[in-house]
Amino acid sequence: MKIVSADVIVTCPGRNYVTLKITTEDGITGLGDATLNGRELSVVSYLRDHLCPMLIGRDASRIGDTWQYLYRGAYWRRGPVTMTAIAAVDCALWDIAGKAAGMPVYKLLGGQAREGVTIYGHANGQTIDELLEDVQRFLDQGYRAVRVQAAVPGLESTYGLHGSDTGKTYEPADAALPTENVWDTSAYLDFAPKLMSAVREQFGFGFQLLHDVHHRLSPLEAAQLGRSLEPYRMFWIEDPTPAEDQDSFRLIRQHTTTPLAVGEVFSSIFDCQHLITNRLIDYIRTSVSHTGGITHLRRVFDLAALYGVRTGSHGAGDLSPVSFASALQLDLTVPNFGIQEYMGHLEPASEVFKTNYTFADGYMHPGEAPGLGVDIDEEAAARYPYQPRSLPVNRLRDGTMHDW
Ligand code: GCO
Ligand code: MG
Repeated sequence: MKIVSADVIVTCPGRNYVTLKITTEDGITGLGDATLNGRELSVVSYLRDHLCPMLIGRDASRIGDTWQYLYRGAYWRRGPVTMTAIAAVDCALWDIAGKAAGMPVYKLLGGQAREGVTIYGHANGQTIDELLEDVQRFLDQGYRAVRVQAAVPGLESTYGLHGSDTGKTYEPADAALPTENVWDTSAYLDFAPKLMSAVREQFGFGFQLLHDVHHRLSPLEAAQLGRSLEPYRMFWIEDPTPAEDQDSFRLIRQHTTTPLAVGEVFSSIFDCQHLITNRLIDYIRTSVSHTGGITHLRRVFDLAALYGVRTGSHGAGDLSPVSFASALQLDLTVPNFGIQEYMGHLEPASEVFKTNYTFADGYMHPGEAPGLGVDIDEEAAARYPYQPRSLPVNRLRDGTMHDW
């Protein structure tokens, strides 16, 4: 099963996606998501200029060895660009392995450990009333878990609400230069418990409630938030504080029983190790396409299982359907599965990516198609050329740069 070509497809059906397509001598093709939101072209170059030429002639079935070859062979370790590129190769090789065996990837990973993958959707609103309507929309569809974000009164923009980062709308105005937002921690800390209280008051406790803090608080502020949300029994608060200083999570832990989820900006098991082995978090949220692919994420999940940490993979709309399908294949098999984020994709993405995953009753299933179960229509992809885009940045009221 020699690899004869490795091509990179860049497309923007609503938002930018980078896809690696590997082809073997017997004509089997495999796909891997190589999208790194706002820094897409760096991974395109990493693949086209460095990894693709190395893949030609290699045996596509040597997935683990290829991973080590690319990881150790770079000499330079880890980092989001490297690990996203390696992830794309890894997922594409799993796709090929599944297609060669005539089986969905989850069967190669040991088979399904549950009937379906519990997912959570993103509800949001400019006001609490608008948010409540959106939560209702998810509950009506059968969702068992909903992430809620609403505009913080007094702030002009709030994370998770408008623009292409919500997955709901497409804003062609998003330019290469980042939008500048203003952040006010005390307005947020005042508002967050009111928001959760409104949600629980209206809908009760019969579904899981999640919230993303998006790295904006100090550890002590995160502890205050966690404590103030305890009456609303959150499934988790996500990224309450930036995770470079990992021991700071100990402080949050000492003050609150609200569960913590971290990891969407991590790129390797080494970024997760301290938080997991010290039991400083409850859910590890690394994504399959930014953390070295199925091969590496499986190791992260196994480490997490030893310490009672459950999985909660990142599934934002800036990860392509190929990434989402890869996550579902793995989610279905791991013993310590927690939940899977599902933000969905903007409408034009369905012209480009043909998926097999299904949703029923709050659960998703990757389907029975051999491999990952996603195809790409390259003609459709060519109709949506790359558009330079940036993630927003945040400043405090006095202009100081803050975490977005
Ligand atoms: C999430 C994430 C995303 C990120 C995005 C950055 O939990 O879904 O925080 O919304 O902001 O993936 O590219
Ligand atoms: Mg997040």
